[in-house]
Amino acid sequence: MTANRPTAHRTTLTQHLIEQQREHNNIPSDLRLLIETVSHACKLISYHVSRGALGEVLGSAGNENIQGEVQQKLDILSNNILLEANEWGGHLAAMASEEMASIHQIPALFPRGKYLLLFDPLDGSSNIDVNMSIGTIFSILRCLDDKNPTEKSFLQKGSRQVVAGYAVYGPQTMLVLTTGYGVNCFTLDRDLGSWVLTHRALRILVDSCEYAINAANQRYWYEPVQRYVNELIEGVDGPRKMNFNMRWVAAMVSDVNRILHRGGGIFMYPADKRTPSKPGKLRLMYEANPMAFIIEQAGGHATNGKERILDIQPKSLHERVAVFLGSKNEVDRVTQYHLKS
Ligand code: AFP
Repeated sequence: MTANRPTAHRTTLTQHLIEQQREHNNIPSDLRLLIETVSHACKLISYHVSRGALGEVLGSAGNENIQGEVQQKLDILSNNILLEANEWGGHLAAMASEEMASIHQIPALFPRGKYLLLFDPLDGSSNIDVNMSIGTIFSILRCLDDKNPTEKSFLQKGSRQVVAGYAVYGPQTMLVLTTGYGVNCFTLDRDLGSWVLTHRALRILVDSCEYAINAANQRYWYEPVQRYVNELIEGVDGPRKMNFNMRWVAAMVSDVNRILHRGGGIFMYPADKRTPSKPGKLRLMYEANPMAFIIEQAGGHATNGKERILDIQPKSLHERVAVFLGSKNEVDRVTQYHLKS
């Protein structure tokens, strides 16, 4: 398996976006401004994350979000940083966040634009206090009714995204971005405060030998996932005739980032028997959809076990979905096990 190697030439995010606009005419200036303000917000979030205990932003904020999850102080700070960075620019009709029950309208004193921004401001919150990598995931849609955007304006299939990206706050701070023409990765140069293009055109191989799933939930998995994972564990002694390795970071953004930079792998968060009415843990609009767009742009596949994630018609802003994404042949195999069950 060949890892995606860093590129030698130093191109900034701004230069890259202008070059994409010249080549594909898909990044008008208001969209470029939106991408750059989101990337600036991620720099600020990275600063606070890296401060840890020195910044007095660790620990719980003592309340719950719409998902019923205890909010960490950094969850709320990251959410506010993204709201404040993006509401003045005139490029957005509205925003939506994992941390907010309803959509965020652009204040009347600012002009409105024609895009919708959705985000999980800090994915992997359970990693914050133990210094493990976390990240920010974002998705950009066009607003079809920008005069009076409502929650319904956001309920578009993932295939309608114009931009998807994430920042991962790990040993390096990286920004991974697709605008529909491949996947590129920028590393934050903290001395210059610039995002520098370090990995161009990331690709995922169709086959892989590494999988990611929370194995503690094994007894709750439905049969197709039991069969698929058992075959991986049986390795050379089983029907797959090869050995597999497992990784689990408990932050989707980090597991996806590993798959992209390793050039392959599969990430799974399936539905399970604990709550049959719940289709999965992860959220469709601001976790699964942006990651599925990125994975497909790198040559991978992304399904909910039955259908392509980007084809799912959302019914509500915070709806959840099962996720199987990564190397094409592995995702297709586990999806076929579901379809045949
Ligand atoms: P938190 O943001 O609540 O830590 O959840 C992270 C996440 O949504 C996703 O990023 C991980 O892949 C998954 O949940 C981890 O779930 P487990 O805690 O069950 O491992």
